[in-house]
Amino acid sequence: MTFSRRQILLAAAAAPTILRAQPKAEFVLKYANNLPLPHPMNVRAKEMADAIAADTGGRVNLQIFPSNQLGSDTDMLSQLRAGGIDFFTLSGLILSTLVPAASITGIGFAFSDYDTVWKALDGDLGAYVRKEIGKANLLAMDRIWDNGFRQITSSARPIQTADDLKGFKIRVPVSPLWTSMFKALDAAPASINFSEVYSALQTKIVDGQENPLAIISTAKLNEVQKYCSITNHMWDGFWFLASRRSWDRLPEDLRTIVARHVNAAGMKERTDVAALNAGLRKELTDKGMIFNQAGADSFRQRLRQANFYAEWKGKYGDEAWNLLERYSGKLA
Ligand code: X2X
Repeated sequence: MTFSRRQILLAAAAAPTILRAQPKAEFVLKYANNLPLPHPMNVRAKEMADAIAADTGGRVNLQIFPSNQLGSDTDMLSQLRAGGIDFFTLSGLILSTLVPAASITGIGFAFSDYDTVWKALDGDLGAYVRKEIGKANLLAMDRIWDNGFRQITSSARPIQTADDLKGFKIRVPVSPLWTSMFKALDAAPASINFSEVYSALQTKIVDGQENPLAIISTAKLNEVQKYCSITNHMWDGFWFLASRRSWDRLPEDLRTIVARHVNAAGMKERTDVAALNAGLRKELTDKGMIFNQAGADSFRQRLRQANFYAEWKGKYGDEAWNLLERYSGKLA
């Protein structure tokens, strides 16, 4: 008898995680994500799960399923909506397939630094997106977790200016905004879930991808990519999402404890990721990657010429766009 990969994954998900087995827990909650175990997201999530167990006297057992164990982002979003998983961290850009407004924080070159990012996301822009997420029967915790500013890697050539992206086969996450942006830059984007990125690069289905250094490093993408161009072309974060049904099932006192620890862990994860992203250039250079610093001007100009900003302003509408421009300055 043989089992498919999917059947094995489903069986693994159903089986209690040995180390976390707490038979007395009243609420067993599944939290799934797409990142490798060493990424700060999973390090802080583990601490958070321990703190939640301690503070609820073992009543809540939060089980973590990292690294796409439960499927691709697209699969996990469906499982979250169907109640198969209770919590899921997802990029707002991918969430936009369900909640269109959620991709607005990923508009190219909108944020110049982390200070501005957190002011916007912990302020009214974040509140706007969370409200939109709420309409889709999901709950976004107050503090978005960091993914980081994204950089372009390639096996073929360094990306110095927008001209270097012409016809460049680049993997992008499954999200209309990502595809639109790289099309506007004249590249040839392919939508691929993160679970398939390493092998897509290895087998040269695509020549490049873009991600923050913390992911390039923890997912070992440097093993299959030679060049890393510091473009900071967009910022990305992970909304910590709860299924509305799972959340409403928790008594209020437990909800308060869980929310407090999730948000606190998110704040720590932000600090970790920023530190990692700042320090990894040297480490990845030592491992053989070749870095270049790309100026933003040619990319911005190309996006404006292609009507990228005007087009997306039209999709999001004036209310959302004005909120974004409060932090980004005038884009369109
Ligand atoms: O899929 C990606 O590239 C990642 C890991 O950065 C996201 O989750 C958006």
